Amino acid sequence: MSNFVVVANRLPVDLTTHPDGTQEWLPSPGGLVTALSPVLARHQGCWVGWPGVPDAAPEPFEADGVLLHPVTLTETDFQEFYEGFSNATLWPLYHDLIVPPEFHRTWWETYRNVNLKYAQEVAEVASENATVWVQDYQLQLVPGILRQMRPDLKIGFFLHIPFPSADLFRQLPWREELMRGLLGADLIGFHLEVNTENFLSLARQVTLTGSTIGQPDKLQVEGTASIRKVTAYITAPDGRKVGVAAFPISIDSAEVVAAASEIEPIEASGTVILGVDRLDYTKGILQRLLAFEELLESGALEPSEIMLIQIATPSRERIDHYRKTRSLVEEAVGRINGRFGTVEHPVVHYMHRSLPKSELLRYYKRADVMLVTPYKDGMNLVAKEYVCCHKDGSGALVLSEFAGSAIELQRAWLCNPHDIESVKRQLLNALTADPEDAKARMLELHEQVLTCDVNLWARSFLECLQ
Ligand code: ADQ
Repeated sequence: MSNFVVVANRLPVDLTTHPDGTQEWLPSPGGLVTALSPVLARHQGCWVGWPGVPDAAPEPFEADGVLLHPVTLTETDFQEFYEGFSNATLWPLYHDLIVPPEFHRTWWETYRNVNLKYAQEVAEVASENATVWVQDYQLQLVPGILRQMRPDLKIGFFLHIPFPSADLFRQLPWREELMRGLLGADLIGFHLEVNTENFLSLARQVTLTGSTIGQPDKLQVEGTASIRKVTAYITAPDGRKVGVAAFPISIDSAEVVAAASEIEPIEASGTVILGVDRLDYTKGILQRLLAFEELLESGALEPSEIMLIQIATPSRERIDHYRKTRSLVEEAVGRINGRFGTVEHPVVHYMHRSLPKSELLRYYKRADVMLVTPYKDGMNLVAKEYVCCHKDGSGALVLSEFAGSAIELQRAWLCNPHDIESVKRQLLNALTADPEDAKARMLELHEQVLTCDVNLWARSFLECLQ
């Protein structure tokens, strides 16, 4: 039994097949594990999640000192809960309809059943009065289910993606159930104040029918959105007060700075522009390629002196819009190289794969300009990782105003990815900036990310929850 339970869609492990055919679960370290490891270690903590392979049912096991409790998902669960409701309904809806969300009743049923599975597993491993921290949009019903099963628990919920405006959320046929699920928590955290405001404004509008207090009832909302402290509360249907606040996530900055100081940048001649993303339609990869192409076409950039490196992690590859995005990106890469590349110097270097973190840092370190142009992004950790690799003030960050990180990284070259001229202008500004001004900007960004790291994020959330 554990006093502190983290529950997330995925366990922080990957099933790795060795050359001799044997298989092993290996830790896949991410920011969240790094941030939570000390808390997990201090409180006999454990992590509940799906190991990433359908129908796999390994016994609980330890990875990097963290006890992992697997939840088994069937192939149908994977298709309808993960690819379907989570990533083809909620993901596009919460990212302001960059593509149209699909509403299917069967997906919803599976989402509900799978959330129940996660909640059951947590209920079994959490000790009396334990603290449970539920992560992200795949598990929005878990707080509500868990509250009914285990009223003794302290339950926190954090959403890693944006929370949309009430008007968009209200499109969901299952909006009431989701709202009720979230209100099972004691504390609901978002990245930004604007997400919190959206949620509070929704709470003022929805009516929960058949609630435990009998009447169809309006929720009571007090206070306003704030960062890292709770000044807003919603009274849940059972009379509990649920705190709502913003906790901007970050990275393990000191560790990234230390790792970056020990590696050599990749070797490349000329000016290097870099993009690093999951291959997702929200990330604006195509738009940045088109901006680059137009600058080459107009002669503003000289093809023999510049290169754009795009590293794109394969993601959600069976979902239609992801396939379309990939083929549009790859078509653009081919076209731009066809038009402007030479045998010695392709202008776009495109990698469709995941790289080890240490390798990624070598690219960050070398890049003269980092191009981060999502149409919408909860936070965007790539921008923060890049900034950490430039403690000497070198480099420049071009960042979409629609990335959550733009709120903290105001000294980046902010652009509107929906306006290609704005991307082009800020890319040129970043490339031609006065060196003193560029350095001052980067040093300020670096300081910001170093001060507000992932430990501050985890600590402030958990302190508020207590
Ligand atoms: P993501 O949408 O995945 O996260 P992001 O925050 O940028 O976006 O995190 C991506 C992570 O993957 C980074 O740590 C990056 O280094 C890594 N990565 C990307 N491409 C890679 C590659 N080719 N090889 C290796 N590593 C790669 C969601 C939300 C974000 C929010 C985070 C955390 O969509 O808005 O910031 O969760 O809350």
